[in-house]
Amino acid sequence: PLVPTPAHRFTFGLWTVGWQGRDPFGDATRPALDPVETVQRLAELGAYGVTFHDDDLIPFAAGDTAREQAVKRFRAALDTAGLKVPMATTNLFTHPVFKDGAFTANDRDVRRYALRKTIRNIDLAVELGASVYVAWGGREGAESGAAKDVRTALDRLKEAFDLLGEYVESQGYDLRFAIEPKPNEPRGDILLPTVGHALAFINELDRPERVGLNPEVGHEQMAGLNFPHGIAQALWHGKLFHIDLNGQSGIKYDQDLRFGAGDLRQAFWLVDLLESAGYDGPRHFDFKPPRTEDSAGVWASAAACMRNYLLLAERSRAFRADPEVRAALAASRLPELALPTAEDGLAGLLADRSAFSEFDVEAAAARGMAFEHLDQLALEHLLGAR
Ligand code: GLT
Ligand code: MN
Ligand code: MN
Ligand code: MN
Repeated sequence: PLVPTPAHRFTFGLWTVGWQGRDPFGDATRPALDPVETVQRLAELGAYGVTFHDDDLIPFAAGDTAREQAVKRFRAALDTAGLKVPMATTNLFTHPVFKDGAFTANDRDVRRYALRKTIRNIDLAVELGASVYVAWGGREGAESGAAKDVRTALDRLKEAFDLLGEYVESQGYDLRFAIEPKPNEPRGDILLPTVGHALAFINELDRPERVGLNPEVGHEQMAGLNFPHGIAQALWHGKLFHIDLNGQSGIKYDQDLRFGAGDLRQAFWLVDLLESAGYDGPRHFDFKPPRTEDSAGVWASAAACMRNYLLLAERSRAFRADPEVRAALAASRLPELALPTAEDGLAGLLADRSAFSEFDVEAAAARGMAFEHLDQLALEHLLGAR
């Protein structure tokens, strides 16, 4: 059960293992990786699929012939390896033209170009079988106050998603969008900084049913938020269309560590949630093998993402199956949370003297919740002590 197979639906972005280690302070430490080699290696490791930005596959300035050539080679590699492409996305952040953003750039012609670049890659995504299209607005934001009129920028962002939704429908594509929130980096502040902001934004769109979320572990944690709680709410709204799994140690720059590194306890509760909630989308890793690693280290770290997920899933199953845990959950009154508060309705609630005038507030206040024992059991399962 600890050996990854396509049935586990593990996927990786071309840009993850392909990251050359360029950061704001240092040059690349690794050579470029051919997407064809990535496909082969990922298949050998047991992955289900691979995802891409347009520019990961086809160099930004490529002409039509080079473009067709790149797509042909990639498709052949996918067919040989049996790998799927469940998701694709657009690079709207690397080229200097996007320095002030894409869909919300103050320059109107940049916004129009960004939409056309996205539409071109949507066609390719669908051709390759993708059913989810991710939108990470990394440069949709600002460093200073007057530079961006946020309410107007949100009008433009809505306009972009409405146009993209109209395009997808006009083509009859079976494609949904997944917005990826991030609080900052590379911009000082980014629009739709958290899961909550994005959920509220989606409700204002012309086709809210076509748009959901692609939350990333590290991005919520950069804002000090509880990632499993954010995912639980996204699931509750029916909006978890995709997920970016990685690791992060608290509030600092975007680390993109391999899954399981960083906040291990949140990783445990996340896997416990995904596995029990019936999330059936890809388990997509968006990580960066640290620039200390050579090519062997890159593939070791990719394999570790999947192994850590499977180890955590095994720990979660053991936790849920433990009779002592079940008793502890009951002692903490989790089954009671599942009962409606007033199945007798408002009239019943108002007529119930035991709910208020005869309620023993002091006795209720004195009851312990027994959460510490429950959490210690979880920790012991996580540590392999049970
Ligand atoms: C970029 C970003 C990721 C996004 C990718 C999708 S690209 O690496 O840091 O979090 O998921 O555009
Ligand atoms: Mn990240
Ligand atoms: Mn990243
Ligand atoms: Mn991501």
